[in-house]
Amino acid sequence: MRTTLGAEQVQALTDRVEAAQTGARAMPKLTEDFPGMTLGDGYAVQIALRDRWVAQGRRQVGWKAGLTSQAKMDQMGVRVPTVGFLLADMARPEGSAVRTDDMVHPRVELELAFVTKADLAGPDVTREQVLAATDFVLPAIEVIDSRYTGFKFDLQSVVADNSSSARYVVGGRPSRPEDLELDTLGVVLEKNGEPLAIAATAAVMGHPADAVALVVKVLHELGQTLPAGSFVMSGGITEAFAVKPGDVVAARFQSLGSVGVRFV
Ligand code: OOG
Ligand code: MG
Repeated sequence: MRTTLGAEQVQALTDRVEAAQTGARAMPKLTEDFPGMTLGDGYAVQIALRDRWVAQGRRQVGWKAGLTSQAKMDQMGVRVPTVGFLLADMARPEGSAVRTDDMVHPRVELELAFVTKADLAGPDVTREQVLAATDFVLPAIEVIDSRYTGFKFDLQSVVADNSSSARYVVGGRPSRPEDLELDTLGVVLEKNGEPLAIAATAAVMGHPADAVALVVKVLHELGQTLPAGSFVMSGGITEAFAVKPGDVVAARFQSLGSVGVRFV
């Protein structure tokens, strides 16, 4: 990927993103100060943040795809799917109370999560190769939190902000991909007992395994691979919904069960 920022600028922007994430403070888009920033520069900042945190002892469990459904692209006005890294300490237990005071303006998404059992690498991994490398799938709720003012961003800025990653919750029943049609599962997202959105998993790129293939392709462009044992979230199936203290959210997946969480 083409980059334009020097190492010092990448470190300075990584400091800025880290401060906004750890302090739960909104910041202006990075492109306001660096209008020539490229997608490659955004990933350089994201990977620098990942490397910094892993060096501090935080553990990476996998990756996520973002902006992989029409609903999400329409909502955010960004039409290029992105990836972000996931750390073990971003996970929250199913049914637990998730704090909101350490986030800027959290939103929930419902997603199909994959756990892999074989390495995946290269620019053109297929849906079939992803499915063969999948150990099991799980229902997940992702809590995203853009660190940009008004939850408004462009492609370069959101990538530098780790694709808005904040928290995630998995639940339901782990299922083998060969036992299911992963693209025709109905899903319902409920908040406080009311259905907010109803959709099917094909909303994610036609088949959520294609989003995992996309993650592998982007990782290839960044000189990285997806090792066996990775946890991968395939992207919000519907638009994302804002949550506040007191809200209870459930994601119900046909055949896979439900996952729920509440916010305090
Ligand atoms: C970017 C992250 C998108 C998804 O599942 O589409 C994402 C954002 O919308 O803030 O996680
Ligand atoms: Mg997501």
